Amino acid sequence: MKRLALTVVLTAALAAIATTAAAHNCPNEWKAIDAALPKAKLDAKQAAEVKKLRADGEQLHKDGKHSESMATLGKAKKILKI
Ligand SMILES: [Cu+2]
Repeated sequence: MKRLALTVVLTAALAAIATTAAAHNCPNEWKAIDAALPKAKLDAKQAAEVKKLRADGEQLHKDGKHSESMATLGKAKKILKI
């Protein structure tokens, strides 16, 4: 049973990678956000906003809405000043 679960997880991960590779550079945007967030001096409200925008951006990317994703991630980057 454990092995099956692992296979499912790996398959999903590989599918995600394949999709990502075929798409835009949205993932690079949220990677930059993830890298900058722990170091950024944000208040709780700003940090929550950045996390929300980052999550929304990832979801938009997964939905194939790459322009919206880039715009949303761009807003998060603006708050982070990156
Ligand atoms: Cu994308």
